[in-house]
Formats: sequence, C-alpha cells, structure tokens
Amino acid sequence: MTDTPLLPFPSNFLWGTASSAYQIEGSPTADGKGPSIWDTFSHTPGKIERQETGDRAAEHYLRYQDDIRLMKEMGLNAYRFSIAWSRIFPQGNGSLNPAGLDFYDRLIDELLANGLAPVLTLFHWDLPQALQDQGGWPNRQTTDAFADYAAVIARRLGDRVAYWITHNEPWVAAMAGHFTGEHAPGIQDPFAALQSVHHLLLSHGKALQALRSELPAGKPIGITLNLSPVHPASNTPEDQAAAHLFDAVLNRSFLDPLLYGCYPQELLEALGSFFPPIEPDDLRLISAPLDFLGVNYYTRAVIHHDPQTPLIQASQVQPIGNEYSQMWEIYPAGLFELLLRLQRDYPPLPLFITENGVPVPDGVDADGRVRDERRIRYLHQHLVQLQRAIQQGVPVIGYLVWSLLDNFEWAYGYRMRFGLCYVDFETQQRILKDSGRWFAEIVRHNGVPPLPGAQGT
Ligand code: IFM
Repeated sequence: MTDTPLLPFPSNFLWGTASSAYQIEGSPTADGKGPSIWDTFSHTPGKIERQETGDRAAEHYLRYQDDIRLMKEMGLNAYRFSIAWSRIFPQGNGSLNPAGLDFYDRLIDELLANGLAPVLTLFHWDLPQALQDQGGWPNRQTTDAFADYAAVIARRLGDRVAYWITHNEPWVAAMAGHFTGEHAPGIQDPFAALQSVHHLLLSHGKALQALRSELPAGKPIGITLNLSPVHPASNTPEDQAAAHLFDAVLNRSFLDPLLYGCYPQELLEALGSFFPPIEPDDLRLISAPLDFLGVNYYTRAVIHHDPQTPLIQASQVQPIGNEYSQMWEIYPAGLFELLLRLQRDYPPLPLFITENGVPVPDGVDADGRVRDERRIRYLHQHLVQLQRAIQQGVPVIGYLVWSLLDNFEWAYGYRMRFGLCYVDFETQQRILKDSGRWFAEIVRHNGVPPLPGAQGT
C-alpha cells in the first residue's frame, strides 16, 4: 500500500458496506411479498429516469450468498442491510408472511457464518403500499404498525443481529417523499411532509420501546440520519440567517427531538403550522436513550437567502472551485466538522458512519478491470477526516461504505453507480472495482495512508 506509517483506527472498529432492500434485492413478488410504495412509484410513468424499476435490481434476493462471499473475501466484518417490510407483512400489518422472514433469517445466518456482524435497518423507505393506502406516514396509526413490525423482527432475529437501526434518513423519507415528491409516494404537500417528520420520529420511539422489550439485554439500538454541515454562501446577515434556519430544518429537526426531546424553536416558528398535533407523551418516547447514532455523510450544504423559496426563503447554491460527483459537491472536511459538532452540541453518544460513498462514472476496461480512481480518492479523503475526528476524541465505532454493489439509485435509476463492486445489470456479473481492492487493504491494515503531501497529523 505505502511505506509511510498508516493513520490507525481503533481496534474492534467495524468496517463494512451498507445497502437497502429495494435498491438491491429484486424479486418484488417472490415468496408472498406484498407491494411497497417504491414498487408502485417506480412503475408510475415519468417518476424514474428511463422508466427503470427495482424489479431485478442486483438480484440480491437470489444471489445473497455470492455477495456475502465477496464481502468475506474483502475481509469486511460488518454488513448493513434493510428489511423489506412488505416481505414480512404483505399488507403492512395483520397477517405475517413466514417465507419473507425466512429470507432474512437465512441472510443473517450466512453473514454470521462468514464473520460479518449483521447491522439491520427496519425501514429504508419502502413502506408497504397497503399502509400508504391508509394514509402512510402522515397517518399517526402507521406508527403503531411500525412498532408491531419491529417487535416481530426482534422476536425472530434478535438473538443474531449485532446492531439495530430503526430508520434510515427519515428526513429524506419525509421531504423527498412528501414535500418535493421526487421519491415515493410522490406527494407535494407541506402538511404531509411535517406530519411525516413527526410520525417517523414517533414510530422510531415506539419501535425503540418494542425492541427494548423484545431484544436480549445490551443489544445496541440506534437510528441513522443524513447530516451535513450547513455553511452560509456569504457573510451577509441574510445568508447567515438563511443557513441557520436551513440547519434547523435539515439537521436539528431530527437531532434535537431525538437527543434533547424538543423541536428547534426556529423550525417551529417557520413550519410549526404544518405539524400534526404533538401528544403529551410523544417527545418523551422520541427521546428515549439511544445506544448509538448512525451518521450518513455525503456532502455539505451551502445556503443563501432566497425570497423565491416558499416557507423558508433559503436555498442551496453550488459553490465553485471544488470537485463534484455526479450528485454533490465533494467536501471531505465536512465529515470532520460534522463529527466534532455532534460531539460539541449533543450529549455523548457513540457514532457509527452508516453510509459514505460517491457516484462517479466508471466502467469495465478491455482487460476486465474497473479503474475507479476518483472513488478511491473520495474514500481516502473521507477516511483521513474520520481518523482525525477519532484522534480528537469523537467516539466512532465503525464506517460503512455506500455501497457494496452498484444499485437502483431511486429516481436516478441505475445511472448512478456507488458500488465497490461493479454490477452488469444485464448479466448480473459482479466485478470488484479497484476501490473494492483498495478498501480491503484499508480494512486489513486497520489504517489509512496519510494523504499525499500531508505533513503528518
Ligand atoms: O442510495 C442512497 C441511500 O438509499 C440512502 N443514502 C444515500 C444513498 C445515496 O444517494
């Protein structure tokens, strides 16, 4: 790798990859699975680029053993996946589908047999369509269905799952699903968006309670948020105020209720009229102690005052001068900044980087190799920032790359490739990219080389 001494990571650090059910599994009706809102949405004309769907995706439902073998060969020790709720309850609640549960049972046994700690996410956006038909997340009753589903999963898989995550990026589920409508269920309504924010949080609180009572003592439970540092586009008071409000909307809207038991005042002032009724016990449930916080980091947000933006008069600008991926500005220092801010502003809590990765165009060369140098550079820069934060005392327990495989990137379909492993979606052949080999070396050494030209640390 290099002769320079490596920047070390803690012993027992979790190294792995992350995925989600709809993005990789395929087999949308196998073994009694019911439809989810993503099945419906992806089959609605005009919602997904090139009308692509997750019907086949990476066929992980059929090929999970091969995929686990790949991770074992890379020397990883953790794997994050999500459960498709409608495989377990095809109608969202009521009658259980044992064959759906059996799939995850087999998956977990296979992970354990290959030395990978299962990190299970209960909800990664694929709400059963039957629950959407009853109102979805804007309907408070969905919170009870989620807690019942969590209890069933805990009873069946609780002995073997190492880390539990209730929700993945509930902010995105609420906002992209109910405000901008770019994601399923494709609603554009601020009331539905803010109702979803509160009900997703409440469902987390209820599921946490259910998990605590069903799981063996000591099983770590957390939630995963998409978080980004928010910077003002300029020093003007208007831009600074806009960035401050945007931070309340993007980051503190979930962090504060979870970790302090209250919504940010700025958020309530700007958007409070769209919230559903908050019942007396809700914030107590939402802020019950967590064992870790999952952090998904991709980029920062640069914000300016924008009178045209409804409700918050703040919108994002694309700063010039930095490198961009196919989706976002590449801003590695933001990971360090974010982790230190979480340590500074919130009660002490282990942090777990549950996603970090990059969509950059790549492809198979004539000799069969995928030379994705830009992805290697992205991961390298972010791991150096992560190691710096750990050196400064931030308690980070693991790092998971998004993603093991190229997969269905929601409204973009298959155009965005995030994998350490290339997938030919016609033949379903997998090819480990150069980044996958590079990451395997990092894991093997439990350390990352300093960046070229760095003056030590
Ligand atoms: O693919 C998504 C994932 O589902 C949630 N976090 C961000 C990833 C990249 O956009």
